Amino acid sequence: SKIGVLGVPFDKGQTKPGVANGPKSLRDAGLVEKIRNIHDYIDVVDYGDIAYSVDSSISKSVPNIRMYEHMVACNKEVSKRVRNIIESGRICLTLGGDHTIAVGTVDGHIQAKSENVCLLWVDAHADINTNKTSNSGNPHGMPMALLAKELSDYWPYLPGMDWQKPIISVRDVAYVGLRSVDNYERLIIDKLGITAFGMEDIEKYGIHDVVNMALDKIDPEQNKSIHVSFDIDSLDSLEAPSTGTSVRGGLTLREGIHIMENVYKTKRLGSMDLVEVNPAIGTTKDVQTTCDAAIHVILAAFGQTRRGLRPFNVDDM
Ligand code: DIR
Ligand code: MN
Ligand code: MN
Ligand code: MN
Repeated sequence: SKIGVLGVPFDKGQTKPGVANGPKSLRDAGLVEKIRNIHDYIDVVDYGDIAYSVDSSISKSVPNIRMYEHMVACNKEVSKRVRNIIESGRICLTLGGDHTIAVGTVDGHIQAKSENVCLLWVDAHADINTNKTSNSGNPHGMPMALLAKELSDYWPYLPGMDWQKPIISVRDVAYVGLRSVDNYERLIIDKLGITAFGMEDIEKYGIHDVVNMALDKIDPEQNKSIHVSFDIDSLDSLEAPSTGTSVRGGLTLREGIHIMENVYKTKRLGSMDLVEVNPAIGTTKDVQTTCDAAIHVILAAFGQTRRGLRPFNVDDM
């Protein structure tokens, strides 16, 4: 299989410094080599980090979106780069940065696959605020609302975002791991009937059934390209302490790995985001724990198996 890695050192979607170093901390922990070592027939290209330039004339043109002009410019570049990587025949792995960048990754994936995409959003949070419902004004709490067709009428005109069409139907979206959902987000999820598995559903059904129920809902014919947007804060605070908005009572690393093992088995993973790793939060050991957890989740997505693999090219004994 062919994989392209893209770093997006973007931190303007929230207020805590450090999350821009997420890609660097994951690479320094050996991510790319570890993907290469999963098996012999894997082909990984690291495309480095993106750069973008902002149009400051649009800053503050939309109320209650912090650093609006950065969100616009970064996502435009991310979309273009992700699209190119997928069109070159690779699964795109995008390393954040904060979750704002998923507007660009999902957009790029949808462009490349002419809309035949479903979206699994693994997160403690729903990230489906508009600028009218957000209490924080932080764009990293808004990407789902920008992507959803059904919410396009709830936004004002967004200057500089003309390239981005609200392009995915919420029927093609499922959440896993929710446990910190704002009141208006819950209203939207219920009104639009979005498939959403919170931690209580994982208690009830177990992670294996939850992932399969989620994939059955969003990809019933098993023919879509799967986009997984994995916010590291979906994992419990003990598993991934170095992240900006950690919420206790979350997924174990085992559950995170299992989600991605199930996705790998479909052979339809088209694009994955791993976002919100912030190496400026916590001790050195916390950062190592968090990066190691993120890497385990990523490796599972690309076929690493806990059962072990027999040597390639060796006859049966
Ligand atoms: C909250 C927190 N719902 C907001 N969102 C976070 O600011 O809109 N998303 N932390 O990851
Ligand atoms: Mn998120
Ligand atoms: Mn989150
Ligand atoms: Mn380990």
